[in-house]
Amino acid sequence: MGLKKGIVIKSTGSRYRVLDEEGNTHECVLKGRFRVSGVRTTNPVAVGDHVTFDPGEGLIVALSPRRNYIIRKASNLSRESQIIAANIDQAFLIITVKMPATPIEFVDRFLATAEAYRIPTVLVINKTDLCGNEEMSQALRIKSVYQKIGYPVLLISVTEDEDLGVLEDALANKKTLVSGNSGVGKSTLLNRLNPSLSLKTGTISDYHEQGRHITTFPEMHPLPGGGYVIDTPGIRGFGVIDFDRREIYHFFPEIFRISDKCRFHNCLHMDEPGCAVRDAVARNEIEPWRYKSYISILLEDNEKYR
Ligand SMILES: Nc1nc2c(ncn2[C@@H]2O[C@H](COP(=O)(O)OP(=O)(O)OP(=O)(O)O)[C@@H](O)[C@H]2O)c(=O)[nH]1
Ligand SMILES: [Mg+2]
Ligand SMILES: [Zn+2]
Repeated sequence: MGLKKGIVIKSTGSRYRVLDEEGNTHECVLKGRFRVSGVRTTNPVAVGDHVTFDPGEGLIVALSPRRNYIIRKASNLSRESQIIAANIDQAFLIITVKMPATPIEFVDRFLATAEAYRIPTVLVINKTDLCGNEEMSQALRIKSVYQKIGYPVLLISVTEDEDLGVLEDALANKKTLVSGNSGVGKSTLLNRLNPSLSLKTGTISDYHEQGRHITTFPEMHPLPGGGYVIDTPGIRGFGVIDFDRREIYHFFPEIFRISDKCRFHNCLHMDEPGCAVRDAVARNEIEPWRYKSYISILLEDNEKYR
């Protein structure tokens, strides 16, 4: 049997589903000991990877070079990491202010990671139908803070909005990673965009405020209008990994923009004199919670990796 080319649409770490160029799927495993240079990962091959495989044996024999990938730590203490997806055009980070409330530091960690991997991200605030006045003003505040930095922000209700056209336009013909905490409505959204999917979704009572993971492995699905979406398990601890601590502020665009006004070119914006970043925070030109998230990543990195 000849070898074929395909794209990985599901990865459980040991088994892989590969879509060939004719649109057929194949269940595969990796051939022998598969080594990918660089990071130590629990899954050497990930959703979105282009591979060469032997359809008769169900074996992946080669992996094409990646354009990009996004990764998380396998667990808080682990040095091993998991590749969530590869070769993606953009990410949609789905967040909610209620049921469950997404911690804002999680948003900043995700955005910083996406910046580091040069993956453009759209922030999608879902479940606006559940928002009372207070929650709505919180949602609008989040929208204005992140829009000002330069991120597109959409406010939606997957279950109540009649028209999700803006969202569909943003997804068309792209490979989009759909990310966010458990219970924010990722699978519900994808089912709505492509009703033939019937992905398993949770019920509100499954989640309470904490979230129980309904989707357990990343999986890529075609969209009716062209393009793909990658449904991912709700990410809890999104560890920012492999960053040089001197570079972390590069991944906070508004901090980076102003940093050339700091007195010292190697300013970390902690307690150095003449720091333009801290001045901007004091004047509320930089949102204090963003600065706090930056410092939190900086200190964590300091402890764990140096
Ligand atoms: N009220 C309301 N409920 C929603 C909305 N979107 C999703 N839900 C509900 O939220 C719950 C969780 O949705 P899921 O789609 O399973 O969430 P998920 O993000 O895929 O969760 P994991 O797979 O665990 O990561 C379900 O009960 C949905 O019906 C919305 O816009 N409004
Ligand atoms: Mg899900
Ligand atoms: Zn500074």
